[in-house]
Amino acid sequence: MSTEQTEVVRPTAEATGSAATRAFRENAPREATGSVSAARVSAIARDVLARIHAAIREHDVTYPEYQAAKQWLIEVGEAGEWPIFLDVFVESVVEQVHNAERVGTKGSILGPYYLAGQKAFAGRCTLPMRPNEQGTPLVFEGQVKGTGGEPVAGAVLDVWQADANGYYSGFAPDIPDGNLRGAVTTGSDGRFEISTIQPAPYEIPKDGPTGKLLAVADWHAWRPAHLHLIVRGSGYSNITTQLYFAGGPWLDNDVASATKPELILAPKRDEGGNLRVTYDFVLDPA
Ligand code: MBD
Ligand code: FE
Repeated sequence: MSTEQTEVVRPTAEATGSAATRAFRENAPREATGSVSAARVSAIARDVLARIHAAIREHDVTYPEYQAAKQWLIEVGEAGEWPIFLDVFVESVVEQVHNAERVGTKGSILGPYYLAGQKAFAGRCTLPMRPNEQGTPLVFEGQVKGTGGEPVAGAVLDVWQADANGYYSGFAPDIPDGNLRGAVTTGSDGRFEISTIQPAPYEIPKDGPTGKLLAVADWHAWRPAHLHLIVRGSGYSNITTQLYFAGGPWLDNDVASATKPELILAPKRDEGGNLRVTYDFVLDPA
């Protein structure tokens, strides 16, 4: 038997960051920002600045530290790492505020690696993967329902995930476009069954400015393994969320602070060693 061992190419921070910045500009779902008043911009900007000023006073920040911070901020932009930095260190709170009133499935952060317009599938499908895709096969099935328990026919699960090395297609070299991504439409009973592989935990690239900050602050750079989803149903409020895996590393100290106990799957192994899990989504009304 040929055990073809393909060399895994680690994506550079620069390549990942610039791809994430491009993806954000081109296809991140965004709410209209045109209606923000001057008063609100002023109030929030003043408050953010006041809290930076307070931190400077509290820590007696020096001129060299100020200049180092300025240099670092410039580098984050040049490396295209604002999407990853902000999604890791800021987005979880925006998500909590945004979804505070939601009664159905809990949300989680979108993150920097969503790409719209993926291959469409009906109800039961296998996500696009390479012929030699590594990782334990995982069947993820369930139903999309409304808060009244009614099945949502024709709901679309936009799914994306890292591979068994923790890399995302579109943001790493040598992974085909669309790999481990898909838009899965539920049947008339609201059901779906998605065959994929177990993703690996994700480590923020260490060779860029975000990684440099993590290293000098002695923080770890890991997110627990996760599936990303946006679930849309007509007449319902879209939910952007992530599903995690019980017992996996970094669940209790996600660098992006984006785990929630309700979003942890506990797949069972079948006789063949493959994983299977059921998870039902509950969509709030629009
Ligand atoms: C990820 O895979 C991710 O989901 C987030 C939020 C940030 C960085 C990498
Ligand atoms: Fe992710």
